[in-house]
This record gives sequence, structure tokens and C-alpha cells, in this order.
Amino acid sequence: IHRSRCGFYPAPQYLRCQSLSGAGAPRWNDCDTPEEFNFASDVLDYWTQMEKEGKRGPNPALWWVNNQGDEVKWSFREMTDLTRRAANVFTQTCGLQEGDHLALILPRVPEWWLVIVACIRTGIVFMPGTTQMKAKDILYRLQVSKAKGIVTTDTLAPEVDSVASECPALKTKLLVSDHSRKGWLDFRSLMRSESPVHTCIKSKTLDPMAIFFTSGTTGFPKMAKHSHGLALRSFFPSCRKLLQLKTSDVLWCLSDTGWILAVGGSLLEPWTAGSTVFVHHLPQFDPKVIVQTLFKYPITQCFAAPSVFRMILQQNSTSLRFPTLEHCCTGGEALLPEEQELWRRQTGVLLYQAYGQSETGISCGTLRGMKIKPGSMGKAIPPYDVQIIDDKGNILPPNTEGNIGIRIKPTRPIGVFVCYENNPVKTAEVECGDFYSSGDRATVDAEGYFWFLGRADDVINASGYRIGPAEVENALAEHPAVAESAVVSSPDPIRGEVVKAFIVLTPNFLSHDRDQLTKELQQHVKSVTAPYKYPRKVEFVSELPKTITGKIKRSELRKKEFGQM
Ligand code: BCO
Repeated sequence: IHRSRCGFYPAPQYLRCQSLSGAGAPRWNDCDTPEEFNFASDVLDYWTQMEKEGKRGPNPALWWVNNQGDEVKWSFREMTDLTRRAANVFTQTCGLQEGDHLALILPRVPEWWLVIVACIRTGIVFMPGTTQMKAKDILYRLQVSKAKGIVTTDTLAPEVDSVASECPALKTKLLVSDHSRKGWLDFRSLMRSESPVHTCIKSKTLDPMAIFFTSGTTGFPKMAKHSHGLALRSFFPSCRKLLQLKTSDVLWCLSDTGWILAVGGSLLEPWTAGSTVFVHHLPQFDPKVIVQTLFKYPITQCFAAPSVFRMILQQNSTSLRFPTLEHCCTGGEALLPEEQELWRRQTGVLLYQAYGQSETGISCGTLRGMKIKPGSMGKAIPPYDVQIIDDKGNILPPNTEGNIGIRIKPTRPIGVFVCYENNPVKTAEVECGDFYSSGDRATVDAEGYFWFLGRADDVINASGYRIGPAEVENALAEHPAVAESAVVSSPDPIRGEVVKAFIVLTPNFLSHDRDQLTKELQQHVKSVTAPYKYPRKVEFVSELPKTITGKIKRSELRKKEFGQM
């Protein structure tokens, strides 16, 4: 990667903004549903036009750095140029069409942003996935989604090749690398030769835009499908109040590129406001690098999971007074009041909490400037009508524990997922009366502030990752030492919760060294599925608690972990 202003692709030629004539920013209100909306033409190309007219400052749209001193700075004008080239790569070279599914498994490299916007320009449905995935995870995703294409790097290409023959729908494999690989198209060189002239599709607001894989208690991850409305929602005045971004802001969202938080916090939200997206490559999470980066670059806002803030606070840094940081927001897992207070004392910056899911994006939040109630995740963000409901969908009074529900009838609000793709049964399961039922338990107080309590089911939220116990149990079952296992959530001071496995050993392994076996089983899980799921705690037991029908009582084990029994 060259340290040039434009990075590693040709400089843009003259661009004509197709959807706007510079007549002022498009505006939508909280409840608007325009028939057509497209983030690329309505938002990105708008800011390109503003740049051309000298109505936006000199800050880049994307500012990417790594630990080797490489840097990429792209203006909106360059983003428009490059994403049009990428759109042509997909449609002209690869023959992908509107509605096709494309798996996107990239680390934090600038191409991640190009691919997403190019998909939006062409109507190709992008499916982000974490780079921690292993061959089996990728195989499942490619098969269940019938993906026609995949974009990834050298690291994961061999994993893809090992399963590609089992994915008949997969036609296009695009490699983001400086090297070539047999059977793969070279994204970077195609980008150099493609034309920057492309006509964006006129997408209907409710046409599909993205699919996020999300874990549940049973089975494999579901495909939460979102429409272009997910991007439109970032425009709504109530949503803009969460971060109150300005064109001069530089926002760093640290979420892994596989999650909805990255799409919202690292792309849709900041670019809707015309702000700069800051990215550190950060191939391995390292709080020291985060601290150094916050000192070195003029970052004004930071968005990350609570575990990230906790890990920064754990550093024995002499100072955490970051020179330009003004606002911090966190979401993805529960945050304790004392953690919020500690962050304020150490950094001088308030830590605001938000709440959301892959199905909904951010649904509640303490908006910037709003009174913070430590430990609360704030109030409902319109157009969402968030309520605490019982199991029949009745609204419960304040201060009563129940499920977090978002009203979807008579009107499904813009931003809530369309459905679980190809899964009407699971889609119907999360509907409860007039509400989408999140599976999260909480209360709401008389002022409308929500207070998170935990999951209603067996899903584990470890440092912001949603993990289905069955995914870990299946991985453990492949090891000869495991007769059966039950995987539950267990408290942890840094990660909030971690994965704990209760394991019954097969007779041949009963005399093995337990510490050694623990390490072996952890390594085994890391090798067969995405490593973030591995059990950080392991307990060997002689039997598992079961119902009379033989179903494992995970809730009993979980309650013991949390000292509730
Ligand atoms: O801790 P260990 O070293 O034993 O294991 C770690 C990694 O070292 C290891 N690993 C990672 N990549 C690997 C690998 N091992 C083998 N091969 C690889 N390719 O596996 C373990 C991964 O666990 P981790 O990712 O939790 O660990 P890490 O690196 O300490 O990261 C900490 C966090 C806090 C950065 C990370 O947990 C994180 O990013 N959490 C936030 C997740 C998030 O963004 N959630 C939001 C989801 S969207 C949402 O909730 C809706 C809207 C708000």
C-alpha cells in the first residue's frame, strides 16, 4: 500500500453526481419511507458533490492506517470513483446481478468499504463475516445463502478452496491481495483497469441490501436480512442525535468487520453525516495500540464494545487524557455503572451506552448530551417504539422485568430486519403479538430509560459476541475426549461474560491430566470454528443436569455460574 493520498488506485476523473444537483442535503423524517433510497447515490455521491462545490472541509472520507506506517486517505470524490469501479468489477467482470448474495470476509482493509458501497450501487446483497471464521463456518454460510461470490484475503482463501466444491452456487472468488492465486480474480488489479463510469441502481427502500448472520440457542446462525432502509434510518433526525456527528468529526468504530456495528458505526452513520471514518487495521486486538492511536490521530469520537473500554482501562497508562476525543459510545454487551464512572474519571470523556442487535441496529441509546443514568442503555430511538413485553406481547408497566420488544405491527419500522432469510419458522418465532421480541430481558423506568438484565434464552454474549451454545457444543463433540457437553455463559470481570463448557469425558480420557486436556479442547474449538467462541472456562463433570425427557438444563448451570441458585 502506497502512502499516497489516493492509496493504491488511480486518481479519479471528473465525476458527475447523478442523484443530486447540489441543491442541499436530502432530508427524511423519522417516519418517512421514500419509495426509493440508495445510500451510494443519495448519500455518498451527495458528499462528493459537496466536496466539488467546496462545501465540505478538507477531511478525508476514509482515513486508514496500520502499524507499519502505511496510510490511505480517500476523499468522498475518490470513494465515488473507486466504488463505481468496484461496482463494474462485480457486474461487468464477475457477472453478478442485483439480488445476488456476496460473502464479504475481509479484515479492516480499505477494500471492505469499497465492496460494501459497490454492492449498494449494484443491488448485490452483501453478507459480512468475521475473519476468525474457519472452513466449516464459511461452508455453512456459502451453502445456506447460496452465495454467488466471495471476497476475501490470502489467509482465508485456502479455507474457501477447501469447501468450494461443496458450494455449487459459488461462481466468483475475488482475492484482495498483492499476490495472485489460482482460481481467484485479483480485485486490486481489476480495480485499476475498470472504468469509473457506472449508473447506480434505483433501489426501492425495502429492497434487500445486507444479510448478517446471527446466533441463536439452537442450530446454526440465522440470516437476518436488512433492506436499504437500514441505511435510510441513519438519516432520521432521532438517529442522528445519538452521536451528533459533524463533517469535522473523525469517528473510530472498533467493531470487527463481520458485525452490523461495523456497517453502522464505521460506514453508514459517519458518512451520512459527512464525517471522516477512521480505521486502524488492528489485525490483533491490542489495547496499547488503541491508546497510542487515540493520542496520535485527531479522533473525536470512539464507538466500541464495553470490553474494549474495559481493556483500555486495564492498561497501566500514565494518562488516558486523549487530546481530541470528545465523545464515546458503547454497545453490544452490558456495561456496569462503575465502568462508566471510571472511564469518565480517567479520560475526562463521558461514555454513553447504546443497545442493539443484528436484527435491529441500534434501538435504544443515551443520546449525546442526554442525562446519563449509569448502567442504563438509554431510551428508545424513534421510529422504534420499544416496550417491555410479556410472553404474549402485552406491554408491562415500568420497573417490571420482561422482554425487550420493538413494535412491528401495524407498521414495521424502517431499520428492523425484513426476515430471517429462507426461514419463516424462525421469523415467526421472534414475533410476539405486535412486537419483535429480542430475547433480551430488561426493565424500563418511569422516565423511559431501559435497564438490561440478560438473555431470556441460552445465547451467550461474550465481550459483545453473540454465541449460540450449540455451535460450541458441536465443535466439542468432534473431539474424542468429549462424551457430551453443555455450554453456558459465565461472568467475567473484563469480558462481561465468557463461554464456559461443562464436559463429561469419554472413558478413555478419564485419567488424563485435566489442565492439559482443557488446553487441548480449547485449542480444538479454536481450530474448528471461529476462535472467539472457544470456552475460556472448562469444568469436567460426571454428568449433566437433564429434564426427564433427557434435555440438558443449561439454565440450571448458568444460574449456578451467576450465583442465582
Ligand atoms: O484470548 P485468546 O488469545 O486466548 O484468544 C482470542 C484470540 O487470540 C484468538 N484468535 C483470534 N483470531 C484467531 C485466533 N486464534 C486462532 N486463529 C485466529 N485467526 O481467539 C480468541 C478470540 O477472542 P476475542 O476476539 O474475543 O479476543 P480479543 O482479541 O481479546 O478481542 C477482544 C475484543 C473485545 C476486541 C473482542 O472480543 C471484540 O471485538 N468484541 C466486540 C464484538 C462486537 O463488536 N460486537 C458487536 C456486535 S453487533 C451488535 O451487538 C449490535 C449493535 C450494537
